[in-house]
Amino acid sequence: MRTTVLSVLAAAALTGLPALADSNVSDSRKFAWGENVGHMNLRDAGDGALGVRIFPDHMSGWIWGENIGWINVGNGLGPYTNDPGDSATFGVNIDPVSGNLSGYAWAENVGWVNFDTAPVIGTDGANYDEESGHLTGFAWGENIGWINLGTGASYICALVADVDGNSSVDFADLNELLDHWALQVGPGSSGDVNGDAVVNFMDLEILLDSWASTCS
Ligand SMILES: [Ca+2]
Ligand SMILES: [Ca+2]
Repeated sequence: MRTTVLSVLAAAALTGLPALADSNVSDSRKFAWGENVGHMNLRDAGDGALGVRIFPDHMSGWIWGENIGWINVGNGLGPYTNDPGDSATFGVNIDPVSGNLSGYAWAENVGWVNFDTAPVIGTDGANYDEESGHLTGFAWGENIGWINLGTGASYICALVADVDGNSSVDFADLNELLDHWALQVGPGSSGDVNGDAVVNFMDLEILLDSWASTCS
């Protein structure tokens, strides 16, 4: 039921936007929690076709907040500059070394959500560990307060090389990548693991590095 409603809303609200890649957020670990606004679903916007996709250094797609509607984490053309003078450049970035998140998401009903929290709250800051796929820590909504991505045994999970979004990196992902070898594709689609809109050795290397990994 939840998915059906999301699909209808996605079609109605997002018609005309460029196609994004399928979400790679795990179906069993996809919820963030806002103390003031309840659950937020990172995977299921548009049956997953508009959900969040995580790349080595940025994110794309839409979160659905059950009480606050759409939250856009970036258009896929990251990493994002988040230029204070240009509100069109927003988006959530990932430091490939530390895993710390930065940048802003835009929520249509509640304004900006800041992911650059590690400098303020240290190890509780928003962080993505590419090896495990775990997304944890807290983001800050200017009008809604803390958003918990996960703490301890609770976390959101997404594997960057999980091309088809089934929570494991295996032959299906490799086949999709090889089928589009050397082609230009939509950012994050068709085996573009690093989100630069072309399928090549950089994507293959990331995929092989995480071969047989699973979200658990
Ligand atoms: Ca997969
Ligand atoms: Ca690529």
